[in-house]
Amino acid sequence: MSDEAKVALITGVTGQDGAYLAQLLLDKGYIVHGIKRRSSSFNTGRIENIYQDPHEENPRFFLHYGDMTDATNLIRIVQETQPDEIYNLAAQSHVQVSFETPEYTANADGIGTLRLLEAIRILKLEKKTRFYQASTSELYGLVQEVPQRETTPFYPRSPYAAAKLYAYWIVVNYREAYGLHASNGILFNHESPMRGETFVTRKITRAAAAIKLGRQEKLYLGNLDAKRDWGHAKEYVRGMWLMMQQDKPDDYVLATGETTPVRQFVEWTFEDVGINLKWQGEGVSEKGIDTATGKVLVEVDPRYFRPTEVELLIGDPTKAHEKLGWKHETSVRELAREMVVEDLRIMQSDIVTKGA
Ligand code: NDP
Ligand code: GDR
Repeated sequence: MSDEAKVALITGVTGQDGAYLAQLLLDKGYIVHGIKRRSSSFNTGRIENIYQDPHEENPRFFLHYGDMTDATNLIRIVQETQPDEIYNLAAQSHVQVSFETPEYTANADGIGTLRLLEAIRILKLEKKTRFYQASTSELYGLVQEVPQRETTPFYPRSPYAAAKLYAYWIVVNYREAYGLHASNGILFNHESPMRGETFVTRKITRAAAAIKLGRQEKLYLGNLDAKRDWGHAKEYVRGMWLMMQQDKPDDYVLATGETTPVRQFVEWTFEDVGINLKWQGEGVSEKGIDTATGKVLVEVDPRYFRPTEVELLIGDPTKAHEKLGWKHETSVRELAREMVVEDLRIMQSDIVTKGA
Protein backbone atom coordinates (compact mmCIF):
# COMPACT_ATOMS: atom_id res chain seq x y z
CA MET A 1 0.00 0.00 0.00
CA SER A 2 1.22 3.50 -0.80
CA ASP A 3 1.34 6.28 1.80
CA GLU A 4 -1.53 8.06 0.11
CA ALA A 5 -4.72 8.18 2.11
CA LYS A 6 -7.28 5.59 1.09
CA VAL A 7 -10.54 6.86 -0.33
CA ALA A 8 -13.89 5.45 0.77
CA LEU A 9 -17.36 6.08 -0.58
CA ILE A 10 -20.27 5.40 1.78
CA THR A 11 -23.85 5.23 0.57
CA GLY A 12 -26.34 5.76 3.41
CA VAL A 13 -23.84 7.94 5.27
CA THR A 14 -26.64 9.80 7.08
CA GLY A 15 -27.96 6.57 8.65
CA GLN A 16 -26.95 4.90 11.91
CA ASP A 17 -24.20 2.71 10.44
CA GLY A 18 -23.05 5.33 7.96
CA ALA A 19 -22.37 7.79 10.76
CA TYR A 20 -20.35 5.30 12.83
CA LEU A 21 -18.46 4.03 9.79
CA ALA A 22 -17.57 7.53 8.55
CA GLN A 23 -16.14 8.32 11.97
CA LEU A 24 -14.14 5.07 12.07
CA LEU A 25 -12.67 5.64 8.60
CA LEU A 26 -11.78 9.28 9.32
CA ASP A 27 -10.04 8.10 12.50
CA LYS A 28 -8.05 5.69 10.34
CA GLY A 29 -6.92 8.51 8.05
CA TYR A 30 -9.24 7.85 5.09
CA ILE A 31 -10.70 10.45 2.81
CA VAL A 32 -14.42 9.80 3.11
CA HIS A 33 -17.11 10.60 0.57
CA GLY A 34 -20.73 10.10 1.53
CA ILE A 35 -23.91 10.12 -0.50
CA LYS A 36 -26.88 11.89 1.02
CA ARG A 37 -30.38 12.35 -0.29
CA ARG A 38 -31.99 15.67 -0.91
CA SER A 39 -34.63 16.16 1.77
CA SER A 40 -36.96 19.04 2.55
CA SER A 41 -35.84 18.83 6.16
CA PHE A 42 -32.45 18.45 7.78
CA ASN A 43 -31.19 14.83 7.47
CA THR A 44 -27.53 15.09 8.50
CA GLY A 45 -28.02 15.18 12.28
CA ARG A 46 -26.01 11.99 12.86
CA ILE A 47 -22.93 13.30 11.03
CA GLU A 48 -23.04 16.86 12.36
CA ASN A 49 -19.98 16.24 14.55
CA ILE A 50 -17.83 15.10 11.63
CA TYR A 51 -19.13 17.50 9.00
CA GLN A 52 -16.36 19.69 7.66
CA ASP A 53 -16.93 22.95 5.93
CA PRO A 54 -15.50 22.47 2.40
CA HIS A 55 -13.78 25.85 2.86
CA GLU A 56 -11.65 24.46 5.70
CA GLU A 57 -8.06 23.55 4.95
CA ASN A 58 -7.47 19.93 3.82
CA PRO A 59 -11.00 18.61 4.36
CA ARG A 60 -11.29 14.81 4.43
CA PHE A 61 -15.06 14.38 4.58
CA PHE A 62 -17.25 15.21 1.58
CA LEU A 63 -20.98 14.89 0.95
CA HIS A 64 -22.58 14.40 -2.46
CA TYR A 65 -26.26 14.48 -3.33
CA GLY A 66 -27.44 11.18 -4.73
CA ASP A 67 -29.91 8.36 -4.71
CA MET A 68 -29.71 4.59 -5.14
CA THR A 69 -32.47 4.81 -7.76
CA ASP A 70 -30.41 7.12 -10.03
CA ALA A 71 -27.78 5.22 -12.02
CA THR A 72 -26.26 8.22 -13.81
CA ASN A 73 -25.76 9.97 -10.49
CA LEU A 74 -24.07 6.93 -8.96
CA ILE A 75 -21.77 6.46 -11.95
CA ARG A 76 -20.75 10.12 -11.84
CA ILE A 77 -20.00 10.05 -8.09
CA VAL A 78 -17.93 6.86 -8.40
CA GLN A 79 -16.11 8.37 -11.38
CA GLU A 80 -15.35 11.60 -9.53
CA THR A 81 -14.30 10.00 -6.25
CA GLN A 82 -12.38 6.93 -7.60
CA PRO A 83 -12.86 5.07 -4.31
CA ASP A 84 -10.63 2.27 -3.00
CA GLU A 85 -13.57 0.98 -0.97
CA ILE A 86 -17.32 1.39 -1.44
CA TYR A 87 -19.58 0.62 1.51
CA ASN A 88 -23.15 0.19 0.26
CA LEU A 89 -25.23 0.96 3.33
CA ALA A 90 -28.06 2.90 1.70
CA ALA A 91 -31.43 1.20 1.85
CA GLN A 92 -35.08 1.57 2.67
CA SER A 93 -34.20 -0.39 5.80
CA HIS A 94 -37.51 -0.71 7.64
CA VAL A 95 -39.01 -4.19 7.29
CA GLN A 96 -42.60 -3.19 8.05
CA VAL A 97 -42.44 -0.16 5.74
CA SER A 98 -41.30 -2.48 2.93
CA PHE A 99 -44.76 -4.08 2.94
CA GLU A 100 -46.18 -0.61 2.17
CA THR A 101 -43.51 0.34 -0.40
CA PRO A 102 -42.41 -2.99 -1.94
CA GLU A 103 -41.52 -1.71 -5.40
CA TYR A 104 -39.48 1.24 -4.12
CA THR A 105 -37.72 -1.05 -1.64
CA ALA A 106 -36.83 -3.49 -4.44
CA ASN A 107 -35.56 -0.60 -6.55
CA ALA A 108 -33.41 1.08 -3.88
CA ASP A 109 -32.20 -2.02 -2.00
CA GLY A 110 -32.01 -4.59 -4.80
CA ILE A 111 -31.44 -2.83 -8.13
CA GLY A 112 -29.61 0.00 -6.36
CA THR A 113 -26.88 -2.49 -5.45
CA LEU A 114 -26.66 -3.63 -9.07
CA ARG A 115 -26.34 0.01 -10.21
CA LEU A 116 -23.29 0.52 -8.00
CA LEU A 117 -21.66 -2.73 -9.11
CA GLU A 118 -22.25 -1.75 -12.73
CA ALA A 119 -20.70 1.66 -12.03
CA ILE A 120 -17.51 -0.11 -10.95
CA ARG A 121 -17.57 -2.22 -14.11
CA ILE A 122 -18.43 0.60 -16.53
CA LEU A 123 -15.61 2.71 -15.08
CA LYS A 124 -13.21 -0.25 -15.23
CA LEU A 125 -12.46 -0.04 -11.52
CA GLU A 126 -12.75 -3.82 -10.91
CA LYS A 127 -9.13 -4.08 -9.80
CA LYS A 128 -9.08 -0.91 -7.72
CA THR A 129 -12.41 -0.69 -5.91
CA ARG A 130 -13.48 -3.07 -3.15
CA PHE A 131 -17.18 -3.40 -2.38
CA TYR A 132 -19.03 -4.01 0.89
CA GLN A 133 -22.71 -4.94 0.78
CA ALA A 134 -24.96 -4.43 3.82
CA SER A 135 -26.61 -7.83 3.82
CA THR A 136 -28.85 -8.85 6.67
CA SER A 137 -30.00 -11.59 8.99
CA GLU A 138 -33.49 -10.93 7.56
CA LEU A 139 -32.34 -13.16 4.68
CA TYR A 140 -32.79 -16.14 7.04
CA GLY A 141 -36.45 -15.23 7.69
CA LEU A 142 -38.41 -18.37 8.41
CA VAL A 143 -36.23 -20.50 10.65
CA GLN A 144 -34.30 -23.17 8.74
CA GLU A 145 -31.46 -23.70 11.21
CA VAL A 146 -30.40 -22.37 14.63
CA PRO A 147 -28.03 -20.64 15.11
CA GLN A 148 -27.88 -19.08 11.65
CA ARG A 149 -24.51 -19.07 9.91
CA GLU A 150 -23.09 -18.35 6.43
CA THR A 151 -24.24 -21.75 5.12
CA THR A 152 -27.81 -21.59 6.48
CA PRO A 153 -30.39 -21.51 3.66
CA PHE A 154 -32.19 -18.21 3.12
CA TYR A 155 -35.99 -17.84 3.36
CA PRO A 156 -36.90 -14.13 3.12
CA ARG A 157 -40.16 -13.06 4.74
CA SER A 158 -40.66 -9.48 3.53
CA PRO A 159 -40.24 -7.32 0.42
CA TYR A 160 -37.19 -5.87 2.21
CA ALA A 161 -35.61 -9.27 2.69
CA ALA A 162 -36.44 -10.34 -0.87
CA ALA A 163 -34.77 -7.17 -2.21
CA LYS A 164 -31.72 -7.81 -0.02
CA LEU A 165 -31.64 -11.41 -1.29
CA TYR A 166 -31.22 -10.13 -4.85
CA ALA A 167 -28.50 -7.76 -3.66
CA TYR A 168 -26.70 -10.57 -1.83
CA TRP A 169 -26.61 -12.82 -4.89
CA ILE A 170 -25.71 -10.11 -7.40
CA VAL A 171 -22.71 -9.30 -5.20
CA VAL A 172 -21.68 -12.97 -5.19
CA ASN A 173 -22.22 -13.10 -8.96
CA TYR A 174 -20.09 -10.03 -9.70
CA ARG A 175 -17.36 -11.45 -7.49
CA GLU A 176 -17.37 -14.73 -9.40
CA ALA A 177 -18.02 -13.31 -12.89
CA TYR A 178 -15.72 -10.28 -12.89
CA GLY A 179 -13.28 -10.97 -10.04
CA LEU A 180 -14.52 -8.03 -7.97
CA HIS A 181 -13.38 -7.78 -4.36
CA ALA A 182 -17.01 -7.76 -3.19
CA SER A 183 -18.17 -9.07 0.20
CA ASN A 184 -21.48 -9.49 1.98
CA GLY A 185 -21.64 -8.70 5.67
CA ILE A 186 -24.64 -10.65 6.93
CA LEU A 187 -25.26 -8.48 9.94
CA PHE A 188 -27.69 -9.33 12.70
CA ASN A 189 -29.60 -6.47 14.33
CA HIS A 190 -27.34 -3.76 15.70
CA GLU A 191 -28.50 -0.76 17.62
CA SER A 192 -27.15 2.32 19.39
CA PRO A 193 -28.28 5.68 20.71
CA MET A 194 -28.27 6.72 17.01
CA ARG A 195 -30.74 4.01 15.99
CA GLY A 196 -33.73 5.23 13.95
CA GLU A 197 -36.67 6.07 16.22
CA THR A 198 -39.12 3.59 14.64
CA PHE A 199 -37.02 0.45 15.14
CA VAL A 200 -38.22 -1.45 18.16
CA THR A 201 -35.26 -0.94 20.55
CA ARG A 202 -35.14 2.83 20.11
CA LYS A 203 -38.93 3.07 20.18
CA ILE A 204 -38.81 1.32 23.56
CA THR A 205 -35.92 3.33 25.04
CA ARG A 206 -37.46 6.64 23.95
CA ALA A 207 -40.83 5.66 25.37
CA ALA A 208 -39.36 4.51 28.70
CA ALA A 209 -37.53 7.85 29.04
CA ALA A 210 -40.63 9.85 28.04
CA ILE A 211 -42.90 7.91 30.43
CA LYS A 212 -40.40 8.39 33.23
CA LEU A 213 -40.39 12.16 32.60
CA GLY A 214 -44.20 12.31 32.41
CA ARG A 215 -44.20 13.17 28.69
CA GLN A 216 -45.92 10.00 27.43
CA GLU A 217 -48.67 7.82 28.89
CA LYS A 218 -48.18 4.49 27.17
CA LEU A 219 -46.06 2.48 24.77
CA TYR A 220 -47.85 0.52 22.03
CA LEU A 221 -45.93 -2.38 20.49
CA GLY A 222 -46.54 -5.30 18.10
CA ASN A 223 -45.13 -8.80 18.54
CA LEU A 224 -43.55 -9.04 22.00
CA ASP A 225 -42.43 -12.63 21.40
CA ALA A 226 -40.09 -11.89 18.47
CA LYS A 227 -36.48 -12.71 19.37
CA ARG A 228 -33.50 -10.81 18.04
CA ASP A 229 -29.71 -11.08 18.29
CA TRP A 230 -28.93 -7.45 19.19
CA GLY A 231 -25.41 -6.00 19.16
CA HIS A 232 -23.84 -2.54 19.19
CA ALA A 233 -23.60 -0.72 15.82
CA LYS A 234 -20.26 0.85 16.67
CA GLU A 235 -18.65 -2.60 16.89
CA TYR A 236 -20.37 -3.89 13.74
CA VAL A 237 -18.98 -1.15 11.46
CA ARG A 238 -15.50 -2.25 12.50
CA GLY A 239 -16.39 -5.70 11.19
CA MET A 240 -17.36 -4.13 7.83
CA TRP A 241 -13.97 -2.47 7.58
CA LEU A 242 -12.17 -5.70 8.51
CA MET A 243 -13.93 -7.52 5.65
CA MET A 244 -12.57 -4.90 3.23
CA GLN A 245 -9.00 -5.43 4.50
CA GLN A 246 -8.92 -9.18 3.71
CA ASP A 247 -6.88 -10.38 0.73
CA LYS A 248 -9.88 -12.32 -0.54
CA PRO A 249 -13.52 -11.23 -0.61
CA ASP A 250 -16.00 -13.43 1.25
CA ASP A 251 -19.31 -13.39 3.14
CA TYR A 252 -19.44 -13.16 6.93
CA VAL A 253 -22.05 -13.25 9.69
CA LEU A 254 -21.65 -10.61 12.41
CA ALA A 255 -23.72 -11.40 15.50
CA THR A 256 -23.44 -11.78 19.27
CA GLY A 257 -24.75 -15.37 19.44
CA GLU A 258 -27.32 -14.37 22.08
CA THR A 259 -31.02 -13.83 21.43
CA THR A 260 -33.54 -11.79 23.44
CA PRO A 261 -37.34 -11.45 23.20
CA VAL A 262 -38.75 -7.95 22.64
CA ARG A 263 -40.61 -8.32 25.97
CA GLN A 264 -37.31 -8.75 27.84
CA PHE A 265 -35.83 -5.66 26.21
CA VAL A 266 -38.88 -3.70 27.42
CA GLU A 267 -38.46 -4.99 31.00
CA TRP A 268 -34.76 -4.08 31.13
CA THR A 269 -35.32 -0.61 29.73
CA PHE A 270 -38.09 0.26 32.16
CA GLU A 271 -36.03 -1.20 35.01
CA ASP A 272 -33.23 1.23 34.06
CA VAL A 273 -35.56 4.21 34.57
CA GLY A 274 -36.77 2.79 37.89
CA ILE A 275 -40.03 1.20 36.76
CA ASN A 276 -40.73 -2.49 37.39
CA LEU A 277 -43.21 -4.07 35.01
CA LYS A 278 -45.39 -7.15 35.41
CA TRP A 279 -47.17 -8.73 32.46
CA GLN A 280 -50.85 -9.62 32.37
CA GLY A 281 -52.95 -11.25 29.66
CA GLU A 282 -51.89 -12.95 26.44
CA GLY A 283 -51.52 -12.12 22.75
CA VAL A 284 -53.23 -8.86 21.77
CA SER A 285 -54.57 -8.48 25.34
CA GLU A 286 -51.14 -8.60 26.95
CA LYS A 287 -50.27 -5.55 29.04
CA GLY A 288 -47.23 -4.30 30.91
CA ILE A 289 -48.24 -2.89 34.29
CA ASP A 290 -46.21 -0.69 36.65
CA THR A 291 -45.97 -2.77 39.84
CA ALA A 292 -45.72 0.40 41.96
CA THR A 293 -48.77 2.28 40.63
CA GLY A 294 -50.84 -0.40 38.86
CA LYS A 295 -50.91 1.80 35.72
CA VAL A 296 -50.86 0.11 32.31
CA LEU A 297 -47.74 1.38 30.56
CA VAL A 298 -47.35 -1.09 27.68
CA GLU A 299 -50.07 -2.40 25.35
CA VAL A 300 -50.13 -4.50 22.21
CA ASP A 301 -51.42 -2.82 19.05
CA PRO A 302 -51.95 -5.23 16.12
CA ARG A 303 -51.18 -2.39 13.72
CA TYR A 304 -47.53 -3.21 14.38
CA PHE A 305 -47.91 -6.88 13.46
CA ARG A 306 -46.27 -7.80 10.16
CA PRO A 307 -48.05 -9.81 7.42
CA THR A 308 -45.21 -12.33 7.73
CA GLU A 309 -42.95 -12.21 10.77
CA VAL A 310 -39.40 -13.32 11.47
CA GLU A 311 -39.79 -14.96 14.88
CA LEU A 312 -36.27 -15.97 15.83
CA LEU A 313 -32.83 -14.73 14.90
CA ILE A 314 -29.65 -15.92 16.53
CA GLY A 315 -26.35 -15.78 14.70
CA ASP A 316 -23.20 -17.85 14.79
CA PRO A 317 -20.26 -15.45 14.28
CA THR A 318 -17.54 -18.16 14.44
CA LYS A 319 -16.22 -17.45 10.93
CA ALA A 320 -15.83 -13.72 11.71
CA HIS A 321 -14.08 -14.59 14.98
CA GLU A 322 -11.65 -16.95 13.28
CA LYS A 323 -10.96 -15.15 10.00
CA LEU A 324 -11.42 -11.48 10.85
CA GLY A 325 -10.55 -11.53 14.54
CA TRP A 326 -13.88 -9.74 15.10
CA LYS A 327 -15.92 -10.23 18.24
CA HIS A 328 -18.73 -8.21 19.78
CA GLU A 329 -18.01 -6.53 23.11
CA THR A 330 -21.20 -4.91 24.38
CA SER A 331 -23.89 -7.23 25.75
CA VAL A 332 -27.53 -6.60 24.88
CA ARG A 333 -28.16 -5.72 28.54
CA GLU A 334 -25.47 -3.02 28.42
CA LEU A 335 -26.77 -1.82 25.06
CA ALA A 336 -30.31 -1.33 26.41
CA ARG A 337 -28.93 0.70 29.32
CA GLU A 338 -26.72 2.88 27.11
CA MET A 339 -29.66 3.67 24.84
CA VAL A 340 -32.17 4.55 27.54
CA VAL A 341 -29.66 6.61 29.53
CA GLU A 342 -28.91 8.62 26.38
CA ASP A 343 -32.61 9.11 25.60
CA LEU A 344 -33.20 10.32 29.15
CA ARG A 345 -30.32 12.76 28.78
CA ILE A 346 -31.61 14.08 25.44
CA MET A 347 -35.14 14.54 26.77
CA GLN A 348 -34.00 16.17 30.01
CA SER A 349 -31.81 18.65 28.14
CA ASP A 350 -34.76 19.35 25.83
CA ILE A 351 -36.91 20.13 28.86
CA VAL A 352 -34.26 22.50 30.21
CA THR A 353 -33.83 24.22 26.82
CA LYS A 354 -37.51 24.58 26.05
CA GLY A 355 -38.63 24.87 29.64
CA ALA A 356 -41.30 22.33 28.76
P1 NDP B 1 -30.71 3.49 8.41
O1 NDP B 1 -32.13 3.33 8.03
O2 NDP B 1 -30.35 4.17 9.69
O3 NDP B 1 -29.94 4.28 7.23
C1 NDP B 1 -30.24 4.05 5.88
C2 NDP B 1 -29.48 5.05 5.04
O4 NDP B 1 -29.81 4.84 3.67
C3 NDP B 1 -29.83 6.52 5.35
O5 NDP B 1 -28.67 7.29 5.18
C4 NDP B 1 -30.84 6.85 4.27
O6 NDP B 1 -30.94 8.22 3.99
C5 NDP B 1 -30.22 6.09 3.11
N1 NDP B 1 -31.15 5.84 2.00
C6 NDP B 1 -32.37 5.28 2.06
N2 NDP B 1 -32.90 5.18 0.82
C7 NDP B 1 -31.99 5.70 -0.03
C8 NDP B 1 -31.94 5.92 -1.43
N3 NDP B 1 -32.95 5.57 -2.22
N4 NDP B 1 -30.84 6.48 -1.95
C9 NDP B 1 -29.81 6.87 -1.17
N5 NDP B 1 -29.79 6.71 0.17
C10 NDP B 1 -30.87 6.13 0.73
O7 NDP B 1 -30.06 2.04 8.34
P2 NDP B 1 -28.84 1.42 9.20
O8 NDP B 1 -27.75 2.40 9.28
O9 NDP B 1 -29.38 0.81 10.42
O10 NDP B 1 -28.42 0.21 8.26
C11 NDP B 1 -27.44 0.38 7.22
C12 NDP B 1 -27.61 -0.71 6.19
O11 NDP B 1 -27.44 -1.98 6.81
C13 NDP B 1 -28.97 -0.76 5.52
O12 NDP B 1 -28.76 -1.18 4.18
C14 NDP B 1 -29.73 -1.83 6.28
O13 NDP B 1 -30.71 -2.41 5.47
C15 NDP B 1 -28.60 -2.79 6.60
N6 NDP B 1 -28.72 -3.57 7.80
C16 NDP B 1 -28.97 -2.95 9.01
C17 NDP B 1 -28.99 -3.68 10.17
C18 NDP B 1 -29.26 -3.06 11.50
O14 NDP B 1 -29.59 -3.81 12.44
N7 NDP B 1 -29.10 -1.76 11.65
C19 NDP B 1 -28.74 -5.15 10.14
C20 NDP B 1 -28.44 -5.68 8.83
C21 NDP B 1 -28.44 -4.91 7.72
P3 NDP B 1 -31.87 9.20 4.86
O15 NDP B 1 -31.08 9.52 6.11
O16 NDP B 1 -32.06 10.36 3.96
O17 NDP B 1 -33.13 8.46 5.16
P1 GDR C 1 -36.12 -5.74 12.22
O1 GDR C 1 -36.10 -4.56 13.31
O2 GDR C 1 -37.42 -5.90 11.57
O3 GDR C 1 -35.52 -6.93 12.89
O4 GDR C 1 -35.13 -5.14 11.12
P2 GDR C 1 -37.27 -3.87 14.13
O5 GDR C 1 -36.61 -3.22 15.29
O6 GDR C 1 -38.14 -3.04 13.26
O7 GDR C 1 -38.15 -5.13 14.65
C1 GDR C 1 -37.61 -6.13 15.49
C2 GDR C 1 -38.74 -7.02 15.98
O8 GDR C 1 -39.55 -6.29 16.89
C3 GDR C 1 -40.91 -6.55 16.59
N1 GDR C 1 -41.74 -5.43 17.06
C4 GDR C 1 -41.72 -4.17 16.59
N2 GDR C 1 -40.95 -3.60 15.65
C5 GDR C 1 -41.14 -2.26 15.41
N3 GDR C 1 -40.38 -1.65 14.51
N4 GDR C 1 -42.10 -1.53 16.07
C6 GDR C 1 -42.90 -2.09 17.01
O9 GDR C 1 -43.75 -1.42 17.59
C7 GDR C 1 -42.70 -3.47 17.30
N5 GDR C 1 -43.27 -4.33 18.17
C8 GDR C 1 -42.69 -5.51 18.03
C9 GDR C 1 -40.93 -6.71 15.09
O10 GDR C 1 -42.13 -7.37 14.67
C10 GDR C 1 -39.66 -7.52 14.87
O11 GDR C 1 -39.91 -8.88 15.06
C11 GDR C 1 -33.91 -4.48 11.48
C12 GDR C 1 -33.61 -3.43 10.41
O12 GDR C 1 -32.51 -2.67 10.85
C13 GDR C 1 -33.26 -4.09 9.09
O13 GDR C 1 -32.80 -3.11 8.18
C14 GDR C 1 -32.14 -5.12 9.33
O14 GDR C 1 -31.85 -5.79 8.13
C15 GDR C 1 -32.56 -6.12 10.40
O15 GDR C 1 -32.86 -5.41 11.61
C16 GDR C 1 -31.45 -7.12 10.70
